[in-house]
Parts: sequence; C-alpha cells; structure tokens
Amino acid sequence: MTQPIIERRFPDSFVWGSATASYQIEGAANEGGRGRSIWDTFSHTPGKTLNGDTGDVADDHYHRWREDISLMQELGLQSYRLSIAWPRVQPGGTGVLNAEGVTFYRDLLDGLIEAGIDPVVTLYHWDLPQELQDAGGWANRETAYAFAEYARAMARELGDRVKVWTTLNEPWCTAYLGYASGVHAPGHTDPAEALTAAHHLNLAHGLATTAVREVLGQDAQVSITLNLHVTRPADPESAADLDAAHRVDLVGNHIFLGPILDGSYPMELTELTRHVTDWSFVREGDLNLIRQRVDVLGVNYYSTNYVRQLAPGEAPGGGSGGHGSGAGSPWVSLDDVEFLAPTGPLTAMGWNIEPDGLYELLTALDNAYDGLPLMVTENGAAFDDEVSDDGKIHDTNRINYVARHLDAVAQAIEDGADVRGYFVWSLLDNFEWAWGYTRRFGIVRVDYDTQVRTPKDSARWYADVIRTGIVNVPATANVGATEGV
Ligand code: GBH
Repeated sequence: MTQPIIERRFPDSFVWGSATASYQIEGAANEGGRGRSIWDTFSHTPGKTLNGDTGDVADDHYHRWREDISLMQELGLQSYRLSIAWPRVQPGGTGVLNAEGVTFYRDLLDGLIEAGIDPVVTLYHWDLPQELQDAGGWANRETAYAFAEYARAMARELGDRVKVWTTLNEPWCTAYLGYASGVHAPGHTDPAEALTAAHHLNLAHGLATTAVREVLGQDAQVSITLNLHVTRPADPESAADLDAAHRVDLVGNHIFLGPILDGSYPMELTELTRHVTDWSFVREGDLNLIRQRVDVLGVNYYSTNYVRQLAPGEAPGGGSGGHGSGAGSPWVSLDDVEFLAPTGPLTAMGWNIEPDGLYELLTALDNAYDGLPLMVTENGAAFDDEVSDDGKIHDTNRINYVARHLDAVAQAIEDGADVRGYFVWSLLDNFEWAWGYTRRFGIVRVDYDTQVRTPKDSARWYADVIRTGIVNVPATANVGATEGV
C-alpha cells in the first residue's frame, strides 16, 4: 500500500539508543553470588505473574551479553540504557559488595565502550534486595539511605565508565503498583504506604545524586526517569472532568516533579491525600536533600489516559482503563475518577496509541522547566508478533508506532524542547513483569526455548534511522495497529 510520507530529519547530536532492565533480561538469578530481590519473591508467588513466569532465566543475558553487544553494534546503536541489579552487586542491600557481580557490570560496560556504545546506567529498575523489603522496603525511610550508599559504591566501582547515572526508573510504578494496586512487587495494597514510599523514593533520588557527585565530582551527570501521565478529560468542556485530570496530574506526576524539580510538594496534593496520611514522613530538611540539579530528565512514554469525574454515588462504568478506581487502584485518593477504557487502535498491552501525547508531554516539560534537557528513555510497543515462513518478523505495526512517536519528538524539538535522545523499549523481547513472557516489546525477537535472537523488521528499520538520522513517517494515522474494542 502506498501512502504519503513525511520526512523528519534529526540533529546530528541526537542520541539513538535502546533500553532494557536487569531483571527483565539477565536471568542467572542464582548465579554469581546474586542475592534475592523482591521480584524473585513476587514472581515465585503463585498467581502474581501470568503463567507463573519468573525472571530466573529470562533472556540469559548474563551469559550472552557479548552476543547482545554484537547485536547492538550491528544495529548501530549509539547508546544503551541498562540497569544494575542491586542484589547482584550488594546481595543484602547493605554492607559488603559481591565482587563477582561488580565484575559482571564492569566487563559489560567495558564491552559496550569498546563497541563504541555509550552506557546510560539506571541504579534501580525495581529489583530491591529482599532483605531490605523484610525491613519494610520503600515504606521504610532507611531504604533511601541504603540506596544512597549503594549508589556511592557503584560510582566508586564503575564511575569512570558511565557518563550519565540515572537514579530511579519510574518511581510511580514502584510506589503505586508496588504498594497501592499490588500488581508489582512487593504486592502491597495500602494507599498510605504508597505515598510514604513515593516520598522515600524522592529522598533516595536526592541522597543518591549527592553521593554520586561526592565520589565523581560536582559535574557528574545525574538523571532520573519518570513515567509521567498525559491525562485528558473525557469531555474537554466539563469542569468536573478537567478537575479529575488535574488531580491525576498531582497524584501521578507532581508528587515526583514537585520535590525533585520545584523543591516542594504541591499543597493541593497534600490536601487531597490528607484523609490517607498526614505526610509526617516528610521531615525537616528533606526537601533540600531531594532537590538536586537534574542534568537530564528521562521521560518514559507509552500512552495517554482519559478520565471523567464520577457524580457523587455513581459507580464507575464498564471499563476502567486497566486500573480502575477505588480499592486495588494505583490511583490513591481518586475514588471519584473513572479511567475510561481505551478505544481505537491498541497495542497488545491494551494501551491506546497516541503519539501527540508525547509531543504534549515534551513541550509541557520544556515550558514548565525552562529548557530542561530531556531524553526519551523508553518508548515502544508490544504487539502479537508472528514469525513468517521466511523466518522473519514483519512488525510493520511496531515500525509505525515508533515512527509516529519519533515524529512527535521531532515536532517537540522543532518547537524548542531540548530533547537529546531516544531509547526504544526494548532491545530484546523480555520478562514483562506481571505479564511474564506473554508480551513482546523487543525490536529483536527472543525464542525462549533456544535463546536465539532474531532482529525483527523494526530493528532493521531502526538501524536505517540511526544511520541516516531520518525518519519516514507514514501519514496515515494508526497504520498497522490492532483495532481495539
Ligand atoms: C515501563 O513501565 C518499564 O520501565 C519497563 O520495565 C516495562 O517493560 C515497559 O514500561 C513496558 O511496560 O495502567 O493501563 O493505565 C511502564 C509502566 C505503563 C505504567 C503504562 C502505567 C499506564 C497504562 N506504565 N501504564 S494503564
């Protein structure tokens, strides 16, 4: 099918990368002196993940990382975003380091650097050492201090090999999915704990940033990656729906943006959640500890939300967007907010496809934080890939998804946002948390029986984008996506 094409050209300095996370790809859960993490415990608890899938083997990246670097090189990746498994390098979460774990990452980083690939390293992508969870996890303030010491140790051990340190990946997920909805480890459903955890994650970010700079100097580049929610009112004319979207913005976004970038929690947020907690977990001086220079803000973007405000006493309607409101919802204090079931073209996660949400997010951040450097640290899609008779994976839907989101990035840059790079999620099909291995986000297919990697069409396409700096965007909306309900 021929279709009109828009051509987008990216600046030469734009960084092209791909991302993964330790628990999702490494496997070797009981090797090399690795300690247990909350995801080992959670995934081994019956009923927590689809089909009881665990990260025990995953992509076996722990043993195959050399092959995986070759793959990255073949695709021409300029940068690779990975995460360090805290329990691999410091099994109990405090105290002595595990030399074998540190050596694994040192070799991996050296391999990347030799291959001309810049590592972007995240210190925490959800695999908390189990021992720290036994002491309360992120609901315990001590975890923030332990995290800072772990960050300090990593800066010492690996600092000369890493250009940009990222403290946390998506603290929203850790706090709300881990402690409010319970769909992520440790699987708690306590709204007060979730807000407490959010604060301790903010504190952990601030303390770790300071620790890294104490070791590597004040110029050391530090970032954090947030999954910010682009939320739209179901009826843009409705003041009630607008108010619902505003409250989602407070509970979902400003609980992190506020302390980290503005130096305070919005008063509206503390008022809104007053019935859940008195916020006494915020101690004097905390906000100064949290607000540290952020050199680049990592933005993970997949989809948008549509919300409406329920009338008093009204029950939420048919679909509630995969998370719903009320008990078991990640949306603390938003019992009267209904998340609409997404319509139109969806990915295999059931998420709608709305590239302009990414444009909106990047330009809004640029406006609010006056030229703050931004990096799209995750964007991508799961689809039900099919292997053709020729052995190839013709994932036009994924190519279109990525192309259209890159179009949004290009537009944001054109309109003044300082977006420095893009990391497609993910390099490899991998352990998709509660969904186990049933959802495939990779631009490279992984056969979980043989561990054979096969680049999908999207990988070849992305390699061309990297080589040329040019994206051909299909002008037809939503091409190749699966139709939703
Ligand atoms: C990221 O999480 C993770 O960093 C990564 O590890 C993961 O594999 C990847 O994305 C793909 O999931 O709850 O229906 O309203 C993203 C998690 C996805 C959580 C979007 C909030 C909103 C959709 N976020 N989700 S819904």
